[in-house]
Amino acid sequence: FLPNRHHLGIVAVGFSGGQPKPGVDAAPMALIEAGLIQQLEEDLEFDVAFDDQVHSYAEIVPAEDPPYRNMKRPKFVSAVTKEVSNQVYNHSKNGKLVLTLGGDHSIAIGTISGTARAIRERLGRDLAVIWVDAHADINTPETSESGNIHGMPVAFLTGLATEEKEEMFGWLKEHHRISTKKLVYIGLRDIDKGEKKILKEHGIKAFSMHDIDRHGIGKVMDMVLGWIGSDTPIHLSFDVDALDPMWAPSTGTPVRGGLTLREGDFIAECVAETGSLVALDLVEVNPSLDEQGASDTVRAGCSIVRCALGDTLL
Ligand code: NNH
Ligand code: MN
Ligand code: MN
Ligand code: MN
Repeated sequence: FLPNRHHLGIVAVGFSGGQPKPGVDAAPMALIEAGLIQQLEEDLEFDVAFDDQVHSYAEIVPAEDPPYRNMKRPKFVSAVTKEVSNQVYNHSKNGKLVLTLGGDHSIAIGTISGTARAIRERLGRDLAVIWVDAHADINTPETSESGNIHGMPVAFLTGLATEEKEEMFGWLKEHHRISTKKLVYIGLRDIDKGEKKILKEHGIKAFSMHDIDRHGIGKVMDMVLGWIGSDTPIHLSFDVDALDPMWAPSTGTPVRGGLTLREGDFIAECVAETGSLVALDLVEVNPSLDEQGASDTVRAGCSIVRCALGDTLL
């Protein structure tokens, strides 16, 4: 089922509407200016398909977009993620590995739904998702304390949150969704009350920072990949705030006590080693926050992407 290992589709999503802080929309350009795409082409020898633009989706900003079911900017986030879903789907259905550069984590509603649909059509297989994050991003509109949709993508993707209205994520259908049984978290350390209840009730597999301290990242990755099972297509969604703010300070909601950069790279390398990676997201880099640390954060993001795409493997 492997995508052609040397064909990579890239989608650059300059979007910040899933949370309140501006600047996360500038991350794709910062990552590209740091040389990421060039490294993937020259050092990792990928044949890259990229439309050479950072999409801002300005043409689909709705005229009015009041809160709905407690969600902030629901129509805009819905419209953008629907568009991203189609962009990712188009790369993936052609057998390309897909890299999406965010943007805030709400864009995963688009990336994962696009991959899930393409992998179903192309291979008749269900997608597994590895979600690396300080946060679980599994609030429903009703459990969310912030109303920020970047804290809800997993609820929409698993069907824990649904909505009839087409322009409010009603476009998400069964073929876009993933199973809670094929979802694994790594790096959690700031989970809301309602999210804890959801994780428990649905028996969702999660490795918190506590688990990483107890077992070490090597053992944790064995357990993560063991849970998913070999020969299963994997979508890796990497929120840079999973890393400790020491390595990635420029992000909207930094949380102390996170992964070292080396642990983050190791997670990515282990996923690369499976040979089953079909899509990768790198999100929540915000170069305008902690400007002194912006270049470190961008470098860390580039490093995670290179490792996930097979760098440093012998
Ligand atoms: N759990 C909080 C919320 O739902 C914070 C989410 N923030 C993130 N998620 N950065 O990765 O608003
Ligand atoms: Mn996140
Ligand atoms: Mn996060
Ligand atoms: Mn919190």
